[in-house]
Order: sequence, then structure tokens, then C-alpha cells
Amino acid sequence: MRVRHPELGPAPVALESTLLAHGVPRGAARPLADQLDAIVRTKGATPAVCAVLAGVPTVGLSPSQLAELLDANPVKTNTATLGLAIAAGRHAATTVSTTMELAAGAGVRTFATGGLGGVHRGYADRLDISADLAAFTRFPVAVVASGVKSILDVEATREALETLGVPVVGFRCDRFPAFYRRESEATVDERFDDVRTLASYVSMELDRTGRGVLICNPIPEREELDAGAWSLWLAEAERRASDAGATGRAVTPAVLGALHEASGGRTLEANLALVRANAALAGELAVAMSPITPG
Ligand code: PSU
Ligand code: MN
Repeated sequence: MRVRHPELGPAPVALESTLLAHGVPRGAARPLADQLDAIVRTKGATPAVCAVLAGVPTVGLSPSQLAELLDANPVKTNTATLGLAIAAGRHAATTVSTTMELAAGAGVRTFATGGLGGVHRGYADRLDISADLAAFTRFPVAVVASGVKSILDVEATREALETLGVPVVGFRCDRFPAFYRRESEATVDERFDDVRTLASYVSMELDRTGRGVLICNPIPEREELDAGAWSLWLAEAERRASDAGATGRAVTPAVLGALHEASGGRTLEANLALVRANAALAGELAVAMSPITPG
């Protein structure tokens, strides 16, 4: 796919725009984008926010392009609808699946986000599986995430990744993380404890397969939410989202928004903290994965 990108600096790290446009409240998007930018740069890597701008898939938005995107209230686009946004010349925010697609098109191999989409709860009644999962079978990008959003069926999502043959590795963890919680019942395929070893495996695997790898980075310990409080907030948020009539693609943003309200902002704080931690790890990973330039 043809992607517009500025001259990207060393060790580029893709960042998604759906998280900014739909995953956090309006006022939190800009400060979060600035923090992620600074964190990635601190590691010696180059941040590259991905989105579709007036129909042009772009990797590495300038600050004014990002402001324009956020003001435009862009549609959320997955691999199914990306081409439609391009054809219609729309502004669109990219999810994990389409950020992977754009990153791959620009040759960017590292990407940081919060949590993947996955298998929604209650799938026996109504099947809803994010296009994020299948994207790993198509695009050679290493995604650093804190597992999948715990509004989903975490164990079923882990199983779906297994079915798709997606490598799922843990950075300093043995369990598959559950976003606001450091651990779920599920496991990872392998644990890595240092970035260099992880980087050499990831580089080899992306080259070898041409497919993606999921790197799990649990939420920092001091930011983890209490399990009891979390399940109360989730029950409340699910009730609010379904009362509001959210279905399909609107479910994830609706439940996240309701959660942030029900928890008095605690889930938002945790969400922001884990995204920052993932940006830091992705920055280190991108640097460790870059070929050494002769000086
Ligand atoms: N992680 C977050 N906040 C978000 C998302 C992920 O911390 O808002 C977004 C991502 O863009 C992910 C999308 O790709 O939610 C999944 O949506 P769906 O379930 O509709 O595929
Ligand atoms: Mn869905």
C-alpha cells in the first residue's frame, strides 16, 4: 500500500490515532499525544502517529495535522473500512489493525498502543471479534500492548491469537496481561527479560514470517487497578453502554467512556499510564532493532 510519510527519523515507532480520537476523552488526547511523543524521543526513537488525512494514509503526522484530525472527529477505521475512507477522501483514525497496515506500508516495524481489540464477552449470543487479531497474520509489525482491554473476554482472545498462530511474548511477565490488571488466567508463549534479546528475536521473526508479533507489557505495578473495584465499574459501564444502545464498532468507545465515568477517572488514569509505559518499551525496542549506523 502507498503511504505518505515525512522523512522519518531513526528507529520509528508507530502510534495509533483511534486511541487518541476515540479511546480517551477529548481534552486528554492532545496531552497524551505530546507525552507519547516525548517518551519515544527520550529513548532515541522517532514517534510516528498514523491516520488517514483527507483520504491519504499518513505515517508521521505533524502537530498541526494531528490537531486537524482530532478537530474533525474522524471515523474509526479497521482493515475492512480503510479503503472506503481513502476512496471517499475522509479523515479517519486508525485502530491497531490499520495502524499496522500503514506502518507496514511505510516500513515501520514497531508500534505502541494500549490494548488490542479482541473477542467480546457474550460471543455465544453475538459474535464480535476485532479485526486487530487477523492483522497480525498480515503485517510484519511488532506491537507493544498491555494485552487486550479487559472489557473483552481476555482468555477467549488469547485463544483466538493462538488459533491464528500469532506469536505472543511477555516482557518481564509469564501471564497474558489484562490491561488494567497485570495478569489474566492465560499465558504467553515465551518470556523475555531484556530488550536486546527481545529485539533480536523480533527482528528475526518479522523477517522470517512477514507477519506480526504481539509483545505484552503489563501495566506498571503501582497503576494496577483493584480487582474488586474494577469488576464493579465494568458491570456499571456495560449497563450504561447497552442502555445507550451501542453496538458493533461503537461498543469499545462507549464502554471505555462509561468506564472512565463510573470509576471517577481511575480507569482513564490507568489507561494513560500503561500507554506511556508501552511507548517507552517500544522506543527502546525500536532502537535495539535498528541496524547500527557506522559513525
Ligand atoms: N486500546 C486502548 N484504547 C482504545 C483502543 C485500544 O487503550 O481506544 C482502540 C484501538 O484502536 C483498537 C480498537 O484497535 O480500540 C479496537 O476496536 P474494535 O473492538 O472495534 O475492533
Ligand atoms: Mn468489534
